[in-house]
Amino acid sequence: MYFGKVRKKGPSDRVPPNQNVTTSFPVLHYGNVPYYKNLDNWTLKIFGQVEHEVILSYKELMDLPQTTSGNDIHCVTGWSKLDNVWEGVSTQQLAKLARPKEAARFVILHAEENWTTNLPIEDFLKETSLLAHSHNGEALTPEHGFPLRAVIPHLYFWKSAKWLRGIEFSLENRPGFWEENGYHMYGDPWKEQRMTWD
Ligand SMILES: Nc1nc2c(c(=O)[nH]1)N[C@H]1C(S)=C(S)[C@@H](COP(=O)(O)O)O[C@H]1N2
Ligand SMILES: [Mo]
Repeated sequence: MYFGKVRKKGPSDRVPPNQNVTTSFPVLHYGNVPYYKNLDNWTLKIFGQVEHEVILSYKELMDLPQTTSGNDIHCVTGWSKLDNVWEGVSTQQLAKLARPKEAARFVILHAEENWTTNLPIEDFLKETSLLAHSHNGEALTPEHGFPLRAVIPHLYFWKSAKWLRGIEFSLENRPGFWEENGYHMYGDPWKEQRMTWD
């Protein structure tokens, strides 16, 4: 006897349960899209439980070794987009600069307008996680996170903060914006961890 949830089968093993593939690129967020006149005052701060706090200018970020990564993304509202190609800097590369302390267990991503999201340090540092400045060969548009967004493809896409400005290594897990509003603390699309109680 099966007592679990009844789940529709996805169109392929690349699509998590109850997701629909779209070829468009929906825009989804809470709050306002920042439009930067220039990036002179833009910085990315890596702080918290780190050996070296780091504040990178946009140029310093772009001068770091670059990486290209292909993946599928899955939004909690039910759309999935396959075969994205992102270019940017790997999260492991950034960790080399700041050197998270051994006690660090979680990462809080800080975006413009104080929007945040949280995830375990292992997930942030996974080899497939990166901070991207371009998608499918083009610079990110303002709506999709220009100049820099996180891409954490193995979790629901709300963990992939757009307009990223800070990376905080933390001893404890703290719910971010959507997590405080009922979304799951972890968000594994394959387990359908959509809401807190899933
Ligand atoms: N700063 C910020 N990042 C965010 C969000 C947000 O509200 N603010 N929404 C998340 C959600 S729910 C999704 S599905 C993706 C959407 O990214 P896209 O608009 O590029 O498709 O961004 C994520 N990153
Ligand atoms: Mo989402």
